[in-house]
Amino acid sequence: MLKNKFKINPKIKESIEINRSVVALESTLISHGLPYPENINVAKESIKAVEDSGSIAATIGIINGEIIIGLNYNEIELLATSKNVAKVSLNNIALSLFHKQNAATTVATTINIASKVGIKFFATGGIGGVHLGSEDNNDISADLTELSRNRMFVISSGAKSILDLEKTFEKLETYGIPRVSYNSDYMPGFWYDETIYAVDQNFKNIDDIANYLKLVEETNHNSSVLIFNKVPKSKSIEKSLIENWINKSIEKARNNLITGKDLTPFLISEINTLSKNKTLEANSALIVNNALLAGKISKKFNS
Ligand code: PSU
Ligand code: MN
Repeated sequence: MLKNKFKINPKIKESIEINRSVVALESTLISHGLPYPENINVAKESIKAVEDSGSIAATIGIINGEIIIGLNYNEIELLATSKNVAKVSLNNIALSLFHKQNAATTVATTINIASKVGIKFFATGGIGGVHLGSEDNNDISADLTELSRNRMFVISSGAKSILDLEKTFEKLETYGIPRVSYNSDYMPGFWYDETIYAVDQNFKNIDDIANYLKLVEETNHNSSVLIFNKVPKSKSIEKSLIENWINKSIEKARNNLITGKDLTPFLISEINTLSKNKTLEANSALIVNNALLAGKISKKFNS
């Protein structure tokens, strides 16, 4: 059903058909993750990074109730500037089409859509996961469930620092999602470069990652593979500083009764303010860096 609703850019469609490397990019980080005008710049730089590596970028989002695979710059600008862009996950995507909304796709939805059309690689900033206090609020991102049921090779800087990273890391293992990295022994902490959670494999070069992913395909592994890429060193922030900002912003969210899908964007934006945009700079840099790595791995994988 959903398939009929896909509008694929012809260049992307052809690339998928002839097995040229295509990298999917999401749109929630444009509409809800980053402020204007950084959001537009990051979206454009990510596309450029993918293209510089010799791959094709496919930014995914919803315009006027239609799922677009390969948003053009005008559409990206619309999602970056318009006030009423919905954040869609699997629970509300069809509703968003029903209401002919302009909407942004999360990691969960982007993976779901991209895998249906045969895209194999996806780059983002930080995945969603188990929120702090999940014992009480039960807030666990649908990103984890979608990672567990769609095979996609996902390049990220780990899960967002605002989450319970220990629980998130464990949940990934429960779901059978390989947690490998490029040049790091531990899962990165999104805005900071290293957590204490040891990855399943630290790959030192792109050839090895590409060869490993071919084996994943051959074994017909059903879930996604997470390939971690830490934030560029010059933008990495000290963990102790971040923890303080996180605690303050979580308390503010609690006082303002911010929950559900509004929570992650609220916390990110609060912490950008508290950090005097240090976290925003880190976030922007790591997203583009992940797009570049995804482009390179995907290129190698298809060569
Ligand atoms: N990466 C970023 N910034 C973001 C996101 C990822 O650098 O804002 C988005 C992704 O779309 C992810 C979402 O799916 O945050 C997680 O939202 P939630 O915690 O409500 O599932
Ligand atoms: Mn949630």
